[in-house]
Amino acid sequence: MKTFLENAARKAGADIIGIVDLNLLKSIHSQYLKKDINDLAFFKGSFSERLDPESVWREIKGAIAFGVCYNMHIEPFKDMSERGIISKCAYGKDYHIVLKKIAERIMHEFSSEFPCRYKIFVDTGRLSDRMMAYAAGLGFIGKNGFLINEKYGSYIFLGHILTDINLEANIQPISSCLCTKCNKCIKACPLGAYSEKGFDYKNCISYMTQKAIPYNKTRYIYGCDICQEVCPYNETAQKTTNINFTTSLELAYPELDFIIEMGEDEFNKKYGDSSLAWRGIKYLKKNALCVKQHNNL
Ligand code: B12
Repeated sequence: MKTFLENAARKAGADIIGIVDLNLLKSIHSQYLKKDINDLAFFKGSFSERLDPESVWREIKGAIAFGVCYNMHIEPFKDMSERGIISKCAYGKDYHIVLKKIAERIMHEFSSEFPCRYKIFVDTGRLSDRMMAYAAGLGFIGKNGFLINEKYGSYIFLGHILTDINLEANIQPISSCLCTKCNKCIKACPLGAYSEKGFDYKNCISYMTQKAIPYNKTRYIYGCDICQEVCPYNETAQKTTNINFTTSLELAYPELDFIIEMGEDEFNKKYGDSSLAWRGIKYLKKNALCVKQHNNL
């Protein structure tokens, strides 16, 4: 079953896949999920519901976690003074759609061999994608909270699939955090989102750009990759082979004035397929204005 799944995943374009150990998931969930999750406007459902796979689907008997690498480096312009930065998570096509299609292909093949019903989640599920991936043995949770895979690093989008048939997990989760004492992610965050108390999303630049909250110090106009850029695990990590996650130099580092003056049609043409499109043109413009103001441009 496991080998069949791995082969189906390879053909469909998933870089990592594993069967979730649901008992392990239950035990780690309550230990690591913070109660303040309910503050996040992004989420439906109560804290207790987020701990319980059965509250998502009563008939769940098994679960699969998978990931697709989106690691792609585009060397910035020599002169970045008039430009903003778009995070890698918004390069190319919207990862929600790309990963969902990959999962559908996997499950089409899998369910023809092992008949089952299934539900696919990419970001949208109330269960934590990171913890599902961890409980499937796909990596460890770094000090920056990311699921880090030894081959692909942290630039890996995650998703999970619930099934109504039993799946034998038989995995060996990486029990400890494999981070060294480098603490580069913690030190690099300009607003100090990481502290002794853990991660505070309210000080996370990615969160701020997604809410268009005025922030400073960086040039990010959508998302933020600072805590991943400095991670040693990403230095040697494999790059993406998925053409959906590539973009141009101009779209990765757009001129701030171009964004501020851009019309709806232009936005749809340039960023309409990207994962930043859900926030719309207004957010991008507000963030570009904010970067200009803070940099006295
Ligand atoms: C809400 C959300 C956000 C919020 C809050 C982020 C946060 N850290 O909580 C905001 C808008 C800030 C955000 C930003 C980003 N996000 Co986001 N986000 C989510 C979402 C939808 C829910 C996350 C959630 O529940 N967070 C609450 C905390 C409580 O849970 P958690 O993140 O799963 O992390 C837990 C584990 O790390 C665990 N833990 C800690 N130590 C240990 C140790 C062990 C042993 C174990 C088992 C667990 C454990 O405890 C954490 C809870 O405290 C998920 C998709 C999903 N449905 O899961 C994507 C997700 C986490 N985001 C993702 C990405 C890519 C990003 C950005 C990089 C995008 C960008 N470039 O700007 C940034 C990174 C910000 C950051 N430093 O985390 C990816 C992460 C992939 C990965 N390899 O880890 C996910 C999984 C989306 C996906 N489907 O791929 N995001």
